[in-house]
This record gives sequence, structure tokens and C-alpha cells, in this order.
Amino acid sequence: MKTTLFILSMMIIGGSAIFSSCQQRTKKDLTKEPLIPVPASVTATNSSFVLDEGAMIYFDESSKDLKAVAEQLAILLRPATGYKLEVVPATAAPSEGIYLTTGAGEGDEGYELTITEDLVTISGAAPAGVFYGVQTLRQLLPPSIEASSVQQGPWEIATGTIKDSPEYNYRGMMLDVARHFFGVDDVKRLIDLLAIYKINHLHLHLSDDQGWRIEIKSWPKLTAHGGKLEVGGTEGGFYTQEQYKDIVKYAADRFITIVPEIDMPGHTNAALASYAELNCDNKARELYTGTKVGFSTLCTDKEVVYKFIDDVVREISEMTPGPYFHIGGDESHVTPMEDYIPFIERAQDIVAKYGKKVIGWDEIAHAGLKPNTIVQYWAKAENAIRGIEKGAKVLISPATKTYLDMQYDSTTHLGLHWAAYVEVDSAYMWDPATLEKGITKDDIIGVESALWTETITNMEELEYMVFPRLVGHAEIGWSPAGKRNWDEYKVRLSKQAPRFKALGIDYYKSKLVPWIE
Ligand code: TNX
Repeated sequence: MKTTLFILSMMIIGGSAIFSSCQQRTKKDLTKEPLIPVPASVTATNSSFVLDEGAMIYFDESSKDLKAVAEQLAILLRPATGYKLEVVPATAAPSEGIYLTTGAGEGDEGYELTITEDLVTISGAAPAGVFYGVQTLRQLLPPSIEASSVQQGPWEIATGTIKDSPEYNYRGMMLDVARHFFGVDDVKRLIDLLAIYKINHLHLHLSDDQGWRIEIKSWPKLTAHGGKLEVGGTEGGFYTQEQYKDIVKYAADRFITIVPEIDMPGHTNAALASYAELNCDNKARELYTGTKVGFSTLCTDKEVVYKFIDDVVREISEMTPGPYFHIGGDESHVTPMEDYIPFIERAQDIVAKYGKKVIGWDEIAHAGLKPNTIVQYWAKAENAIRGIEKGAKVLISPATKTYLDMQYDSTTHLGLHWAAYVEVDSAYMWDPATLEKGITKDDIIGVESALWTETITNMEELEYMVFPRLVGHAEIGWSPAGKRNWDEYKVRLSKQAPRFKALGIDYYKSKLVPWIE
């Protein structure tokens, strides 16, 4: 009896080392893992790695930026595993654990993930690639890894090698914070969710008829007055400059670039209500809380309007490390074309003066375009093609496929349907490079989904419209066209359900997807 107890207690003291060395490993097939976006190449070696209690996360100390990525990985894995997962610098590859390094991987965002029975190695050409390798590793772990409290393991991963890099450099989502305002914590949650699916741009639609959402110190009434309300007349809001910088930093830590948009010359009622001098008749407009579009315009012949734009672009550009400034330019129905064209040309000059590249909705292609201007195709392919003829690149956001405010079908209780009903299959089954004759892959910088928020008032509603369609758009932006097909994708998507649940995402349970609980 005593000896048995002794042996038993030795086994317990020996702990995970004894356990893992004697353990029968499951034969897991890496090629069967339901990864989204689907990687460019996967090779399986049919065994498994088990993340255990004593595992450490090593980072190659010659690349200082990897420490932050290693710490993010630890923060991600600690709650559900309950393990300590120490983050330690290394000068060479360790024999076991998780190791982040540089050297392999294509372009800035490519990575190579190699999993053996003892060691997981993520190597990227740059830290962004390592970060994306981490996101893939995350999806290879059981969905319960996303939980915020300790869960039952084992934390087992299939062995093999994944080599992966994106098809498009720009994979984005736009959030309209003007029609309904979303605070800093909501935006941060969205950023966290975007990063899981390797999206790397968040475009914030910061001004519209119904509200001005970013503090401009030289024009304080924009937010003090123009930020007060939102659609429906409820209380609006705005980001202080400190809050905006905090969002930019939070996004950058997750390799997401913030793209600020100030829509002009239309969609400007909130500014026109805040400053009388921006109107041709010098009369301030009333605040507007309805959902009509196309009724407002800055007075394009007034010098003060360009002073205003200069100040706004300067203040926002100073807080924005990313390369882009979005000038809107859509639906300026009450700005005559002969005024619209020189206005858009002058706005581009102002943006260039502050060192940013212009993005504008496809209507801007009517104007002369600077060589590095980007046309965002949302409504008219002919405008995008006109832009290409003028030397511009195109960001692909067709309303019929990528507008997340479009209803799934006629029973959807939120959203609009002016462009189409966009079910989960329709949102997925298309290819940017073949969607329109005259727009080829070389013309395209990437894909962006857009959530307009006339009917979307809170995070629950946002998540219902965004998920799962955005996940499909993320795959369109990242994965090779030849690797994508709906019948196979819908099965991978169905297996994201427990992950969505663990993350608390209120997604739309489309009948077209064979969800597993
Ligand atoms: C069109 S898309 C708009 C937005 C609306 C959206 C609603 C675009 C450039 N303009 O102002 O919010 O439709 O779906």
C-alpha cells in the first residue's frame, strides 16, 4: 500500500513531463483543419503537438518587435489554459515550446508555421507575418481557447507546415460611426475580431450629415454642436483626439491601419450646422437625424471652406501614421459637376500637402486624379474604370457583395436592401479580379467591406450584420481564388460557430451553413 502511494505521488510530482513523454499522441491531419482564411499551402505530418503547463513562448531576441507579438500570444492563451506561458528571449531555436522568429515568409505579411511534436515555430519576414502566423495557430487550437476562464484541454495541434501569404495588401472594413456613434471600447472589440481573420485596415467614416465624430481643435463646434446627435435623435458622441490616438495605437498593435474618412463636399450637414460660414448663404443648417442622403454640400467657391479642409486634414493627418486619408466624395447630388471636379482636385492637393494618399468613393474619378489616388468602387464600375484610365488603383467594395448593412434576406429585421439582399453565399461567391470587365487583379489594391449604420445602433446589431459575412470577405482578400469554393467554405465556416460563441459574437445563423454547436 505504502509503495503504491509512493509511486502514485511520484507520478503526480513528476507532473506534465512524465505525462507528455508517455502520452499516446493523436494522429491529427493538419490539412483537415477548418482555417479561415484558407492558407496558401498546408502539408501534414499526421501527429500532434500538445501545449502543456510548462510550455514557454520564446521570441528571437534579435528582432525586438517580436516581443510584443509573443506577449500578445501569451495573453491570448493564458485565460483558457490557465498556464503561465512565460515569454522569454532566445538566441536560437529552442527544443520545445513555441518559438517566434523571422527569416521565412513571403512579403511583409507572409509567414511559415511549422509544428512538430515538440515545437511550434512561427517565422515571418516581418512582425506582421509572425502576427498572422499567431492567428493561424489560434485557429488550430480548440475553440474553447477563446474563453475567458479556464477550460478543459488537451490543447492539441496537428503537426505539419503551413506556408501562407495574402493575395491583396489591403483587406479592410469600414465602420460608419457618424449615423450611429460607436465608442472606443466598441471599436477596440471590433479591431480584436478583425485581427483574427487577418484584416489589416479599419476605415472609420468619421463625419456625415447626422454627426461629426472627431475632435478638431481649430474648429471646436464641429463636435460640440455637430457631434451631439445621431440618427433617430438619440445622443451622439465623438472621439477626442486622445481617444482617436488610442484607437490608432490599439489597431497598430494588431497590425491594423486606421483610415480616417471626412466625407466631402456632400454628406456634410453636421459641419454646415456647426459653422454658418461653410454654407453659401451663410446660414447654419439644423442638425439632421433622418436617413436621407445627397442633400448637403460645402460651398465650393468659398476660400474659408478650403481653410476648413486644410485644418481638418492637418489635424487628423498628424494623428494618423497610416498612409491614407479618405475624402469621401460620394453622392454629392446638390454640388454641380462643374463645382465638384475642381473641389475634388483641390481636396487631393490638401491631402498630398500633409503627406497622405487620397482614397475616395468611385465618383471622384470624374475629377483629375493624383497618381497615387485610390478609387473605392462601391456603385459604378464605369467610375472605377475611369479611375484606372487616369492611373488610379481600385479598392473593391461593391455594395451588392460587401455592404454589411444589406439585409441577408427579406426577413432580416435590420439593415437596408437598396443594392441587394446579400446572403452568406452571395457575399462569398465572387472574385475581385473577375467581378467587372475592365478591372483586373493588377488594378486592385484590395477588398473592403462596409457597415453603414443608419439602422445599426449597438454592438449586438453590428455583430449580427458583420458576422459571418465579413469572415468570407476576409478570405476573399487573403486566399488565392483557386483555393476558394462555397461548398467547402461553408463547412469550414460552420466550424467557426463554437469559436464565435466563445468570443461572444452574435452572428447570423444562416440556413445555408451547416452550423455545428
Ligand atoms: C450609400 S456607399 C452611401 C452611404 C449610405 C449607404 C447605405 C456610399 C459611398 N454612400 O451614405 O449610408 O448607401 O447603404
